Amino acid sequence: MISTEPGHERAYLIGVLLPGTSQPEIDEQMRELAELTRTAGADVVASELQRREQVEPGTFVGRGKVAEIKEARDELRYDLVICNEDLSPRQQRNLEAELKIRVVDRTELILDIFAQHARTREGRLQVESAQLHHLLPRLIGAYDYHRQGGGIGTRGGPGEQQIEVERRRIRKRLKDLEQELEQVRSQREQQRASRRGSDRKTVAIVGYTNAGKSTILNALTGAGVRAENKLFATLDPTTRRLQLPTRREVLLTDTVGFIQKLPTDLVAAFRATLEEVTHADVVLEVLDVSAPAVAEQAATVEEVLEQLDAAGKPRVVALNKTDLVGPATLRRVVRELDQRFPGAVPISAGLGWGLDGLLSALDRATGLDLVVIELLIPYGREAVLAELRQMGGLERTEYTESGTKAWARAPREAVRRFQDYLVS
Ligand SMILES: Nc1nc2c(ncn2[C@@H]2O[C@H](COP(=O)(O)OP(=O)(O)OP(=O)(O)O)[C@@H](O)[C@H]2O)c(=O)[nH]1
Ligand SMILES: [Mg+2]
Repeated sequence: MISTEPGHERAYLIGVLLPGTSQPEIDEQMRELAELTRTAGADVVASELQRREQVEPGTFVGRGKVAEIKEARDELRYDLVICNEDLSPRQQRNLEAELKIRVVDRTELILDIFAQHARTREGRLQVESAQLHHLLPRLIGAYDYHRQGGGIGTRGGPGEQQIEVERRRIRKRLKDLEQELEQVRSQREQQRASRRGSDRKTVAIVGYTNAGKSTILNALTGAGVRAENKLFATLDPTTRRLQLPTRREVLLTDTVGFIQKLPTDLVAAFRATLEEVTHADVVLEVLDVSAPAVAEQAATVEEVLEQLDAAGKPRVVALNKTDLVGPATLRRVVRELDQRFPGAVPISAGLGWGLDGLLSALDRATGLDLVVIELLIPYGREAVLAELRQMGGLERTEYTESGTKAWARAPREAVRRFQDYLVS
């Protein structure tokens, strides 16, 4: 029995299971797609998966599936179809023509949530820019499709000339947005420059969406940021002062969360916001231990940090929501994550557990006098890399015949520990 609310849109979700993706992986993706759909304000009336060798180039799913979805229309009364993958402009157009209903892909769904949650001028500008970037090739795509003489559903659409006018209008708007965003970026850069003037270190809170980043900021600083059981509740960065046990003050910034398959348009458009992570001295990574896919979420965070050139920064890892799992699960999760993140701190931001340990870890990570060293680590000694990562941070690694070359940051007083491997 599907419970839906009157006035909510009713969504039919579809996904494809391709070789190379496992059943649990795709199940998790579909679960997340449903969560995104609900966050966007729609109800899920069906969630269908099709196993395929490859995506159907013209219609994403196969002919039979398209017919099946169409047939279910009367019974399920859905208002739109949402695909787990990103659709090519052609697939989207074809599907809409066949099903005679709006078809939305994963990126558009995420963009819709962002549009609903953007509060500040910066946030709005970035969302609009991402949306227009996503739309532009779709106009071109529609036009290409028209040229091929599309058939039912494509007649009576905007003609070539109108599309050209629309395209020019969007390009013009994108240029204006680009300029406004450049201003936002330079303002942020100035703020950062004045912060550097003070000797406070900056800490950026990062993690998968809904991991509890805002709750941590609130618990540590009383910031009063909105924390909700919704994906992408936070889009705009909030920075607060935080006093550490050694009485030093640091600046703690909460910002937008990450998600698997984060649309590249979005990462590009949110550069102003995400640069807070790129320029932070220390990264505070929050993992939700109650999420069944916590390991995959950690991998996603790692990928995005790499894109942001922040994977090598000194890092403190908080294992959050420990109140939601039993002791056995907690032990298992901690054991699994501890290999990658030695010294990770178990906490419950919601209940205020373990915050002292977290503050001490932040104290250590931000108080260090770090120097950059270059090392050559023979194969088989990878533990050294893990140690470096934890102590100060790995900037870059390169595989050579004689071992792994690594550029790392390490506390000045700890450099001696690595003297066997030092190149400079
Ligand atoms: N039980 C429990 N719930 C928590 C804990 N920390 C956060 N939550 C809940 O998890 C949900 C998400 O928390 P947020 O702090 O909004 O998460 P976020 O990482 O800022 O999420 P986005 O801004 O949406 O990316 C909220 O409903 C919180 O109340 C915790 O330690 N225990
Ligand atoms: Mg948040």
